[in-house]
This record gives sequence, structure tokens and C-alpha cells, in this order.
Amino acid sequence: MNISVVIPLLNEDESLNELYDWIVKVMQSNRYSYEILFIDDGSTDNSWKVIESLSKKDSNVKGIRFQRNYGKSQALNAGFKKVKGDVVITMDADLQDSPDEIPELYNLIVNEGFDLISGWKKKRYDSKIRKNIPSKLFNAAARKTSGLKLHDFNCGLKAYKNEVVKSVDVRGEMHRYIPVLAKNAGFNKIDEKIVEHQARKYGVTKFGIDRFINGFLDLITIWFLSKFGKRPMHLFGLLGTVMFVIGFLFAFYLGIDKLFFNPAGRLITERPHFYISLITMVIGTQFFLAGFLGEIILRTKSKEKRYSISKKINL
Ligand SMILES: Nc1nc2c(ncn2[C@@H]2O[C@H](COP(=O)(O)OP(=O)(O)OP(=O)(O)O)[C@@H](O)[C@H]2O)c(=O)[nH]1
Ligand SMILES: [Mg+2]
Repeated sequence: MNISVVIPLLNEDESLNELYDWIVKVMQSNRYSYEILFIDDGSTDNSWKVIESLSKKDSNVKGIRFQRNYGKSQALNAGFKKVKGDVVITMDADLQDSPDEIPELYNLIVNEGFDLISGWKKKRYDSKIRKNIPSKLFNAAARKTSGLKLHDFNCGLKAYKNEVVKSVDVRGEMHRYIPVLAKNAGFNKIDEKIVEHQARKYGVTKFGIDRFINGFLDLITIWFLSKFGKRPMHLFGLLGTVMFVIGFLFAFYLGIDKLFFNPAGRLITERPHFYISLITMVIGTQFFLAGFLGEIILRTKSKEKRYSISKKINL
């Protein structure tokens, strides 16, 4: 199969038929073999009914419905597990991303050998203050920490080599950083392509300003995970040991001083050195324990369930 299109969605029933027709038109005129996988993340409108009716007339349409709303990352994760196409394309369901970009994206992955191509909505059609400015700041921070020169990390339209989506583990709200996850997984041919962006035609936006706050926190997590995620002891163990040694030296000095040089001087507990020593030793021990616990957790593979699927079509 050439292409899998993965479409995570929440309450987009008005757009789905139009989006489906458009994708199929592009696929047929380029003679691609394809599947379209809709992941309905607990919509409360008619989205799932629309997906069911589309799947009845076209067996290339596949669907996953979550029991409740788990978030875009979980939806992408579930979709990525199932895709069979050589190239995997993700896009938003609200008709803001144009399926006409598919052939060029496909070409870049298959013929130019890229691992991941991220869309760049260079000209955007949404409110300047609410979206554009926070988004510029956010992308600049993401570029700095990740070392990836992308302008639009959060663009819903992206194309991946199949191996890439099978190697990244998208969880939490990490869908904004899939290029970073891919880079951490060892895929280096990552680039961007300017894509069309359209104003939302139907329905309402699902993300507010809080996405940027969460986005920044996730960025710190990702930076940290990529550096120390597999070896917490190297950070916490080092910090802990250094602090403990500092504390110990202070305590040692206080003891020697009291015993041999100033037995009649101030009480040890009246000297500032005592508090420095106490605090650094306690914090140092805690850092050390944090690193140790981190290592133990890493070695105990967690099998927590991250979402529950209520229905499936053609899968
Ligand atoms: N699976 C899943 N998809 C979601 C969720 N929230 C939004 N989406 C989908 O993610 C895509 C992008 O969401 P939008 O609300 O369009 O965000 P946006 O494009 O930045 O905002 P607008 O410009 O106002 O449309 C759409 O296809 C949504 O249906 C969610 O909780 N789960
Ligand atoms: Mg949108």
C-alpha cells in the first residue's frame, strides 16, 4: 500500500464527507493505493456515524472510536499502530489542510528519501494575537531546544516514512513534538514544506491559549527526556553526590574545629556552616534517591493502558 492517511478528530461531522471526497479524488488521480484511517476521539456529534457510512461505501476507510476523549496524541498513537502504507500522512479533519499536498509529500518521502516532512503554514488564516504570536514564540523555543530547524512544529499536516511512526511513542500531549521524537529515535532526514492553510470552514476550534502553556512544559519534558530519560542516575546521582560531598566537607570542618581548635567556642548549631551542611546533605540524598528510583522505574516496564477503544471498522 502506498499511503495511509491518519485523521484524528473531535466533533468534525460537517467536514468529514467533503474531506473524504477530496482525499479520494487526489488518490485516484495519482493512482495511489491507500487507506484513510479516522480516529474519533470520543466525539459527541455525528462524526462516528459519518465515518461508519463512509466505510460502508468504501472499504479503504477505516475507523477507531475511543470510549471517551483521550487527546490528539493518543489518537495518533492508536492510528500509527495500525497503518500499513509506505508513507503515512497525518492531517486535521477540519479542511484546513489541503489533500492536494499529498502527492508532493509522498514524492519527498519515497523519491527524495526523507524520513519526515513537516508542513509549514507560512500564511495562516487565524487570529493574529491568539495564534500567530504565541505560535512564533513557541516554535522559536522548540527550535532552540531541539536543534531542528522547523518553523511550524504543531502543523497537523505531516508525512512520515512508515518506520518512523512505528518507532515513535506519542503520548501525553507530545503530538506537537513528533519531529523531535523522530530525531531522538535516530531519524535524521527531517525537513519542512510550505503548505496551503485555509480558514476553518465548519465547526469550532478545539484548542485555546492553554495549549501554549502546556506546550512549553512538554518542551521541557522532552528536552529532559532526550538527554537523561534513559539514564536518570547520571543527572540526579551526580547532583546528589556533589551536594552531599559539599555538606560533608562543611560538617567535617565543623567537627575538627570544635574538637581540636575551638572547644570553648560557639555551639556547632549556632554556626551558619551547620545549616549549609544540613541542607546540602539532605537535598543531596534526595537527589540521589530520585535518580535511583528513576532507574528502578525504567527497568520495570509499565503496562498501563492508555486508552480504551469502543469500536473499530475494517481493522
Ligand atoms: N483525536 C483528537 N483530535 C482532536 C482533539 N482536539 C482537536 N482535534 C483535532 O485536531 C485538529 C486540529 O484542531 P483544531 O481545533 O482545528 O486546531 P487548530 O487548527 O489549531 O485551530 P483552528 O484554526 O481554530 O481550526 C482537528 O482535526 C480536530 O478535530 C482531541 O482531543 N482529540
Ligand atoms: Mg483547525
